[in-house]
Amino acid sequence: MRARSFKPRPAALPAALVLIATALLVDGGVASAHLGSPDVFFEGNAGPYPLLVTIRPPEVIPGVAVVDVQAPDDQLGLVTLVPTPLRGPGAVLPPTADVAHAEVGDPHRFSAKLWFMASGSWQVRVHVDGPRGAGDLAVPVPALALRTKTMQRGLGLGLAALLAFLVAGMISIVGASVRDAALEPGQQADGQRRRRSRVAQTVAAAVLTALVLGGATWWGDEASGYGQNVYKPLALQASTAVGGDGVITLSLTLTDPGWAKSRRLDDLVPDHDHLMHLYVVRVPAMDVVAHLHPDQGQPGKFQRALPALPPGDYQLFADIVHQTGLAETATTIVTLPAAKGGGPIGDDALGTGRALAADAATTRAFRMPDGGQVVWLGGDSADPLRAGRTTWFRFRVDGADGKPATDVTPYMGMAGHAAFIKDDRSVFAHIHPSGSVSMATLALIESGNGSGVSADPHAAHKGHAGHHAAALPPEIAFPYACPKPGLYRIVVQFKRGDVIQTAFFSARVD
Ligand SMILES: [Cu+2]
Repeated sequence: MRARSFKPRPAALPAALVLIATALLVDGGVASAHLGSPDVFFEGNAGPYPLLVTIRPPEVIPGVAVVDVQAPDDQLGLVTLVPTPLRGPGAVLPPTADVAHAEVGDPHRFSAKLWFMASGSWQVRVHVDGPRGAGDLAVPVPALALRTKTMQRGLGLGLAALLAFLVAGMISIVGASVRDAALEPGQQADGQRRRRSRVAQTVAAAVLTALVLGGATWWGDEASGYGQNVYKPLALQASTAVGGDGVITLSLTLTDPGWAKSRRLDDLVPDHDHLMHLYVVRVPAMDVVAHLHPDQGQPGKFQRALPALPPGDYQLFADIVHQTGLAETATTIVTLPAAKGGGPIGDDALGTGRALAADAATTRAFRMPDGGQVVWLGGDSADPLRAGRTTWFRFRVDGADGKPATDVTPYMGMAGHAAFIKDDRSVFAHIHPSGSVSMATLALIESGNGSGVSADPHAAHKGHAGHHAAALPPEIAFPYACPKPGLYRIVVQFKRGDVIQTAFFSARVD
């Protein structure tokens, strides 16, 4: 995706109007978060209760986040929610929690709106009470200003007309009072009074103009100050070099286009043992996908020898996590020349599927090269995918014998990794069975909140499970909501025995 700029609109409208309109601000334009998928999905246990939490962070800060808590198995009595910073003193002394309200007609769903007053790494603490006692869960959320709200054109024009009317009215009142105030009833103003009236009107016009312009300048400063806070993703530059062995080395450089001073490039922390998770996606077909783990040389500089990829254009999506808990995705396009390429190494994976455009509708099964199959369960035509609705995307891995696989093992500590990519590449999300939160961020929350509230211990242990390769169930499920309608590629990666496999699906979202 191309980074959109979120420049504040020039102060085209006089300040007075803008002030009035602030109270009436309405959504204008399409919001584009960095990589278009700002919502947080999190599956975890609050005490005995498995919960699925969806958080839609505000696009402007301060702003309101919508939090949705689903408890599929339980009738909960009480759900309370409180946002706190991820770490630091604010995490130890949370404010009073808000009570989430049960959704009408669905006793398993609760929702609430929470204010996020400042940008940064936050968490939402969920406390639940039910028939089996109480439980707590903490969900990390990045609160980032993603854009400056703009005014609707019609509203702006209406307010401009109102301002013109008020200014003209003020000038004519001043003129009339100077001309006529001291006259007896029925008496006509003489030439001198008329002249004085004109002078007074000129002065009034000058004063009002100065007021309006001064206000506009002040507002412009405020807006550009806010504009500095609007999130700007890291920029990514990619270059390739073919070595003597015919293998392409991909070099990546992350640069900071200027945003929060606290963002650094030398503070990256490993997530699933890797500083960077890089998806290399052939475009526009999205039929070849590699999931690689480049090594960092200097801060912000990464390299990887590429596996055998057909020549062409590739979109790169690079996931990194900062020490502050902020997870980011940087993206760019690179053109790969024809080259030999080594095989995938370590946790790297490479897969090939059908072109996305060839699947106009949702696909239900993917045949693996080894004769096995991955089947997408549920989500049938009776239950179509809807933009913005959190759904479990469930997949079953079958062996070549047609039976559910018995040898699924953790791949980088997870039962599976899924990438959701919209056909126009305006959306990219890397999702795990525990949701969209990076394991590195979860580890930070556990070490940093000092409150004894643990982030889901079960999810945290998934992070270590990779070290003992116990067989996992053949079903892998990912909680996600496609943020907007359209055609999506879903790339599902998992491990059977020692072999990493990649399955391709298409999803039509209404
Ligand atoms: Cu992953």
